[in-house]
Amino acid sequence: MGGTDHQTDGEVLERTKQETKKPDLYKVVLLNDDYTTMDFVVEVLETIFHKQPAEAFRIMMMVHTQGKGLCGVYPHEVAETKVQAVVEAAREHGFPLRAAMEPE
Ligand code: TYC
Repeated sequence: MGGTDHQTDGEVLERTKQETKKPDLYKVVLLNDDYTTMDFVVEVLETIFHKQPAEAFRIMMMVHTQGKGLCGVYPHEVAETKVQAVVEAAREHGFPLRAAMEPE
């Protein structure tokens, strides 16, 4: 793991790769459907994705008109948790709202 040290007489001359790995980032997107209410999608964006009301409304309308919309970019485990939180909140309210993660 990490970089390859090129050595001469025990001396480190250079490192050819990054010392630390960047976190693997994923986009979390919301997907459109015909049954989830606009108000509920805005609420999801405010509570799960911590968006301000105007930004939440903008993203909701993006999903509604374009089919999907970006909610945030997170490390893999956080992205999975967000998707799960969306599905659970939707199920509790009887909505078919779905979210997906896409590699950055
Ligand atoms: N299309 C839904 C409606 O007209 C609203 C909606 C927006 C649903 C965004 C899902 O991710 C979504 N009630």
